[in-house]
Amino acid sequence: MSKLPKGFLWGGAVAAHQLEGGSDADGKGVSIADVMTAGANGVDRKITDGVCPGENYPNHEAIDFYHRYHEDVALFAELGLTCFRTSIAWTRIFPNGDETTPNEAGLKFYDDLFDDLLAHGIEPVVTLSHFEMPYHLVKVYGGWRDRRVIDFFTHFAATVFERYQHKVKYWMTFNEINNQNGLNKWAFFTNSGVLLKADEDPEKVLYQVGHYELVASAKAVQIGHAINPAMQIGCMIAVWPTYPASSDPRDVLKAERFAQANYWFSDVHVWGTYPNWLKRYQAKQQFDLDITAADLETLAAGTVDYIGLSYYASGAIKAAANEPANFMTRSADLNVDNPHLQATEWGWPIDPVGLRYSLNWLTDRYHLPLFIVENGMGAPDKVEADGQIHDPYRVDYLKRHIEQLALAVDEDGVDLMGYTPWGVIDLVSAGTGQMEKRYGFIYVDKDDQGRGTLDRSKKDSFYWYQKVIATNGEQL
Ligand code: P53
Repeated sequence: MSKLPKGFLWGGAVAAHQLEGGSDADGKGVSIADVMTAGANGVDRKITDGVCPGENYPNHEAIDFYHRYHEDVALFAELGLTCFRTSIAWTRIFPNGDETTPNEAGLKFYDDLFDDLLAHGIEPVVTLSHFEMPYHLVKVYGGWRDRRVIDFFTHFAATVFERYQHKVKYWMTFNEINNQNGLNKWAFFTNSGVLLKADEDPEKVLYQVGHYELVASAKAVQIGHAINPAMQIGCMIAVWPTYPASSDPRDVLKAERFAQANYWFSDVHVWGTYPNWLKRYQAKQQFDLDITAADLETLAAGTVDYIGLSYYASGAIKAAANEPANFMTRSADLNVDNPHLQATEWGWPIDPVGLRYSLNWLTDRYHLPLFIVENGMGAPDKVEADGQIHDPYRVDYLKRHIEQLALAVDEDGVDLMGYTPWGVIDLVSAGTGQMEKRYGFIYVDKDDQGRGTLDRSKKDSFYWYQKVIATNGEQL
């Protein structure tokens, strides 16, 4: 007997900009992902002012899924996927973001992709905004700083809901909307198209853009449900449980504040209202935010149907000697190595039990179905002389996480819709722009310098995951 329910969705997750390529094909506009150069392990990607000659932009070609999806979907079907999470590149539909009429060629591409998936019995799971807003909106409107972007986004959402309502049942609004809570430059850009100015208070910017995005999400939920009530529209948050470094109550409080600060986005998505601590904090700091009474009604009326989440790792935190009374906690404060855990080559601590912990915690807080829409470990792979790729580290990571999610469902009664490990096929890393930070079951012959045939081949993990799916998670 499987511990997981019948109909549990087994999939793989990607984002349009990380695999499609075809960055100017069929009328596509320039997205924020198109102006980010390749970095390396420990080396940040550069954000350039538009597309500049001589720079290496890994997302422009990516793995050329745009032209090869048919062959790739056949591999997904062989793997046995029952769902496939991708995003719609906003710039294929509205190249600049502020047009009224959509680009038909872009709409047609996703029609064909979704048809192909459905013909293989694979349910598409679609994110509306995954780090790829039109760059034009950054230049002209300052990204999500501008209230008018809410209307551009909801027009995009309405257009694709209308078009794909009979093909796509599961949607999510903003990918990892809470990433920007760390106030780092990279996340501000990828989440919100924001380039901070020297005289700006990053916290004020965070609360303003986050608010506009939450309003846009709530409107999208209402629009989607009005178009077709059968559509399930969720939010998507990065889950990174953070433990107190010790039993010192001050560390415990510090860790709790991290959770509050990290999950206020999902609080609003799910509850339709801001948590008290944050209302108080914002008022005391006198941020003077543009939050209207009509916005608050929108938030209350557009709550999500489920919670999509990514889970990669956990952190630990210690309070400083003198915390101020109104202390805040950000990801940069995750300052303690956890001696119980080992980290990946990219320094992400591997913590399978943290997944079971998080699924319980989110269930208790939100009482909604959960969907793990990203999980995995980036690692370099070696192709043997005979073409085989042995990746036991990947199998080990995923196996230990699936064991824990099965316990959460079977022992703890968590309502879990499905599991889509990140990067079912190798793709461009969001964080570093590398190809060699690989997540796939399917290898893509391309290196960090952009060299390679783009040929696909199956890793050992492909056959392992195939068996996992075939046995509904019984044979790990
Ligand atoms: P890469 C940071 C922390 C947690 C999740 O990340 C993150 C990031 C961004 O690096 O992003 C998600 O490619 C994101 C995907 C991304 C994936 O995790 O940096 O939703 O787009 O590719 C893995 O190794």
